[in-house]
Amino acid sequence: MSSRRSFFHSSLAASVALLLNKKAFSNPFQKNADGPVVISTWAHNAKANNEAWSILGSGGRALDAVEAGVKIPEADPNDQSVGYGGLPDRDGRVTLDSCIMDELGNCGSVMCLEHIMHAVSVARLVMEKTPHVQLVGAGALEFALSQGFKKQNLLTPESEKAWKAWLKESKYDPMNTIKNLKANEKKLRATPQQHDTIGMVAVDAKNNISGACTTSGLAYKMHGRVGDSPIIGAGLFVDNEVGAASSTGVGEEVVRICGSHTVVELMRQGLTPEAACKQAIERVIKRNGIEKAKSLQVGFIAVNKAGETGAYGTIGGFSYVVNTNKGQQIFDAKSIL
Ligand code: SD4
Repeated sequence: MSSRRSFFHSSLAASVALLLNKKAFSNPFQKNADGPVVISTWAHNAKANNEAWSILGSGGRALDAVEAGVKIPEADPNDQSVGYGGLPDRDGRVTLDSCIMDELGNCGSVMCLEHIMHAVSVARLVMEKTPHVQLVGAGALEFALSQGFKKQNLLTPESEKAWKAWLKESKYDPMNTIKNLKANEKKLRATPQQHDTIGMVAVDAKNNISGACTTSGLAYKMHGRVGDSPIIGAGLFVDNEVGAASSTGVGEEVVRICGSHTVVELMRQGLTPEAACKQAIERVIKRNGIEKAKSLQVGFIAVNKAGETGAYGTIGGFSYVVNTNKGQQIFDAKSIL
């Protein structure tokens, strides 16, 4: 009886929402007319997006696509913001943060994981094989090893060299490590080693949505520091009725506004992905004030149930990649400052 009542209530709520807001609630079970879509943070993740597309384009599941996609930068030693080759914390330890979320609201994450290249795959196993959502540090490593992952040294000679150079002044300046992307945009695209966190969200041919986010976090952070990227609701959020979002940039600022969840909730209210990202960015700027925010990079990407994509950044220089059955496109995200 009570389950019938709650079913009635939720279908009533859904019908009202449908009347009020056709776009965000466009039939959640309807096949996406334009086919699958995948969007990732940063232009240099074009390869990762193509990898995801190779699964999506042949009818595969969004969850498999985002995992395979973000594994590309995780394995790339030239990418100093993700996985193998990531810049270490101030103690010289490479610690990875990663999460994944599927169309059913299942999710898994690992935080401060050391010695394992594919943190996203460990996060997926946390989701699929444990009763938990998050595993951290030594416990996350222990779990990974129990699942057959092999320990390896993730600190490449290049990243070790950069860390040793940093040690001379030991000045923690996240924006310096994120880089002034506006000034460096051309160089960034030409020199693939200057990368940033990958967040990726996708809609598959069955119109199901999933996402993943993976990073080595901000360079030279305190040991044990965890950013937004592995936190469900901050670095990533998926709601299969509405859409999904992910973030990049100074993680503390994203956590403070529960960023990706905020973007998804704004899409639920009828905003386009771009407008929803913009409003979340406005919250970051409002909290910090314009002067401080001018040197604060935060970026969101989003996709909605209709397969529309969008992004926004605090400052210029944020870019994103979209693949659909029309091919791949790289965009400069709009920014407020
Ligand atoms: C973090 N959001 O750990 C990540 C870092 C990042 O581009 O996105 N860099 O705070």
